[in-house]
Amino acid sequence: MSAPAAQIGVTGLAVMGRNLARNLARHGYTVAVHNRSNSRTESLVAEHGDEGTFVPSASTEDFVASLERPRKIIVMVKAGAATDAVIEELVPLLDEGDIVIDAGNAHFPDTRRREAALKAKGLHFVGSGVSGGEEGALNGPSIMPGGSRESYEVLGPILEDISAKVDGVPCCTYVGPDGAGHFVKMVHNGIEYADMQLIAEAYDLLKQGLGASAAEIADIFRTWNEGDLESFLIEITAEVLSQVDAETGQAFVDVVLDQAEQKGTGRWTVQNALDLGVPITGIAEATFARALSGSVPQRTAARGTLPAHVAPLDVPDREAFIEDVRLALYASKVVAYSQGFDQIAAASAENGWDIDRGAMARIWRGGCIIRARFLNRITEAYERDADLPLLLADEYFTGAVGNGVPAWRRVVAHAALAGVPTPAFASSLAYYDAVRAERLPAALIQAQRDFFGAHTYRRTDREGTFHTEWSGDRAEHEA
Ligand code: NBP
Repeated sequence: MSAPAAQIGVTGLAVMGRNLARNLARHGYTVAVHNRSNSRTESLVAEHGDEGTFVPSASTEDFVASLERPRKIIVMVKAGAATDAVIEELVPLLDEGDIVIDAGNAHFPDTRRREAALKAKGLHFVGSGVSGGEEGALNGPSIMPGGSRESYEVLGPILEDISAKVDGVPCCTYVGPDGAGHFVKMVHNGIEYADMQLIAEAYDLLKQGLGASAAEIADIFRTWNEGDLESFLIEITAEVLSQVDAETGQAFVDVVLDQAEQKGTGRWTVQNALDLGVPITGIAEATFARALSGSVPQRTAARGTLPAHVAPLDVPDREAFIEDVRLALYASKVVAYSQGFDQIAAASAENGWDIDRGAMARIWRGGCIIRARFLNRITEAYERDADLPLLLADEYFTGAVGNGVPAWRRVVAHAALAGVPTPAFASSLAYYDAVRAERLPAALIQAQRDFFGAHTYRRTDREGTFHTEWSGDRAEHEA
């Protein structure tokens, strides 16, 4: 075999790995390529060999041998058992200081486990979030690498090179140790769920309130995409709503079954938020809304059976209603992002990751599904105060959301009266009111807990922890 020639390797050449390998090759890197079934490797080289320099190998041994040291190997296989199988195969062939990058959608506890196991063998393991789907992988994704800082020094320049750029700034930065990269990717996906649900609720309100066609609503979204809401998701919403089904001539959206599926990252985000005790109501409502849409027996039992007592949406001023929905969407979206960033802060503190939230907003500006103009505002907010306890409390967002509060209330109230389900709009407003409340009814809950479980309480007027003898003389004493 000739001297190792490849600067970086990719194993796992399904749609994502193939496109990532092509992206690397197009940027001038010599890329070692390998796949369990050699046919994928052969077809990559046959179809795209002219895009750069590929070094194909049929066996893992040859693949590893074709890489210069320290070896940098991107694993892009199906998340879960396949990732472990590939790592197991690679590890005996590697040398101290080599870097294995899992760029699949791993669950972050798996990444932490793998990182610890490889570290014990003197290897670097980088769990890296990659967002943007197949198009992003080819033309520039948002990349969220974790692992050791040392590995980032070698790997970072390559990943930054192939990532999306916004204003010349790469959508890739070091996230933090062990599972931090995959954690941030998970929250990114959770926010994506919330954003999509909010857009869907806005669409439903416009449809029911205005009696507007999908094509008319597409125009509204197109207009919205020229303002604060400008984002990939708003842009594709207009595209989807404009699409006409070739077979029936109906709006495409009207022939799609109303059951949203999920691959699990939203669920992981919510599960983790429950563990951390962080309220991410926007993401949770979005995840449950998908689950409800797929709850066929329940929906069948309820449809046409449950009394509704609704009043039709009253829309005396079409333009004013559209503006109200836009403001409600923006405000609810800020709440969902604010909550997601709270979750990142909480996990970062718990795991000692030291994640720079402003930098995360920066690398999400391009390449990924939630790319949006307003992420610049989030970066600016964390630049003003890196320890900002609540994104909503930043001066920009206080103003931007505050202006829309009357509209937000009107939209949620009208939707409730008309029986249009807006779980994410409504729960975001409830969160906004709860988090800004002078006093919450949690006082009553704590008192109830003391009543039935002697769980104690603190008082508003003095320090200490107290218990009342509820079943006795109801005297209070210090616990
Ligand atoms: P898939 O998730 O469909 O996985 C297919 C690849 O895994 C093939 O290369 C296959 O090899 C390989 N593989 C399997 Br399955 N079991 C294996 C094993 N035991 N040993 C070795 N290789 C094995 O591919 P994908 O859609 O390209 O996604 C790759 C990763 O990127 C996943 O983790 C995914 O979650 C993540 N991701 C995907 C997207 C997206 O838009 N698709 C976006 C972001 C992240 P074979 O050819 O021999 O069967």
